[in-house]
Amino acid sequence: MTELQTNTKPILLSGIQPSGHLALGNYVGAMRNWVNMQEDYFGIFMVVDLHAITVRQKPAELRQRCLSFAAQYLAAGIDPDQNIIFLQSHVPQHAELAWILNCFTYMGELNRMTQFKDKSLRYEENINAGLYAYPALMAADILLYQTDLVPVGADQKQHLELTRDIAARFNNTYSPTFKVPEPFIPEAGARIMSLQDTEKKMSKSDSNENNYISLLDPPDVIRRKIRRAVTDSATEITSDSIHSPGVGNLLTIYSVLNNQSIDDVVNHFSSQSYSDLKNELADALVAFLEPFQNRYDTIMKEKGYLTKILDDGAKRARYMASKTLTKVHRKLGFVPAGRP
Ligand code: ATP
Ligand code: LTN
Repeated sequence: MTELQTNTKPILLSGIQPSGHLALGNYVGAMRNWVNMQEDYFGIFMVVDLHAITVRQKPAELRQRCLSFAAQYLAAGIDPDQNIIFLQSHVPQHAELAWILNCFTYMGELNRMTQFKDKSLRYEENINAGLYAYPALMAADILLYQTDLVPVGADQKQHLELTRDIAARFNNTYSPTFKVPEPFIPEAGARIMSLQDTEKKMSKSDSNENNYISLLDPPDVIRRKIRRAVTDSATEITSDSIHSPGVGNLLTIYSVLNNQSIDDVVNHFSSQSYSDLKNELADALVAFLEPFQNRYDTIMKEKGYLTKILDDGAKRARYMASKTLTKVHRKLGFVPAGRP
């Protein structure tokens, strides 16, 4: 693809915060669909570092994690020749549009956001204005690129709805400016649950590492975490198992990894013990993650390759984003700036 070529495919966009360790929930709920849909869309995939600082991060770790996450996007199968991958802070238009969209977002709307409520409980010593205004930045991420589709897990549905409301509000106040994006939330695996606490979702920055499988966990760790995963007091799998939070979660992960319907998976394991399910699931995870980790190691050894992909991605993103931002300035009545 030539450097700043505009594309004709519809636009698919998504991002993940560089916090914690990229986890199985992130892959199943989001990244898997990025990879599967890249044929039909022009993909824009970000590591959203501006979002990550709503929670205090250690600078050296953040720097390493941004590169590591981008390498994991590539290792998962995102083709950098057909899509763009970049770090959000390399494209200043995100923060600029976020400010503007803050002025089109009501406090009543932000007060209803469940991620804000959850994170306020988790980080009660640092409930900062960025954490509160976060959805306007996410709306900016999406609206800057005239995005058609946003593949995310179920927990992001509320933010997507707010993004659509903000876009419609701006368009109605001025004239059509932003494309109103559609969410894409998968039917299976949109909410993978924590392995130990089956009431809450698997989360990559959980303080208990036994709650999630990191995509970079070695095989023995994967096997141990799956073996210890919470089930229930029954012992074998029946058609009801899918309704049991812990067992249902393991069956769902197995079905997604093996591309099988949940009914087929329940049939396959029917009358087998929980430990049979856990063993087969652990085997499937190791078989999936080993080649992924090998690709990751190769990419991380070639820092120049990764940096070039991120630099090219950011350059193309800045070009696309500046077109939308210029239009927004004009609609608002800002005086055009002279050329530098
Ligand atoms: P953190 O714990 O660091 O806040 P997280 O694991 O919740 O992170 P995000 O960066 O907020 O992950 O989300 C990245 C993507 O992964 C989003 O599309 C989100 O919907 C999806 N996702 C996160 N957790 C899950 C899950 N348990 N099941 C399915 N999808 C998930
Ligand atoms: N808010 C999301 C991360 C995110 C995102 C985005 C997802 C930031 N910007 C744009 C999709 C599109 C989260 O916390 N998972």
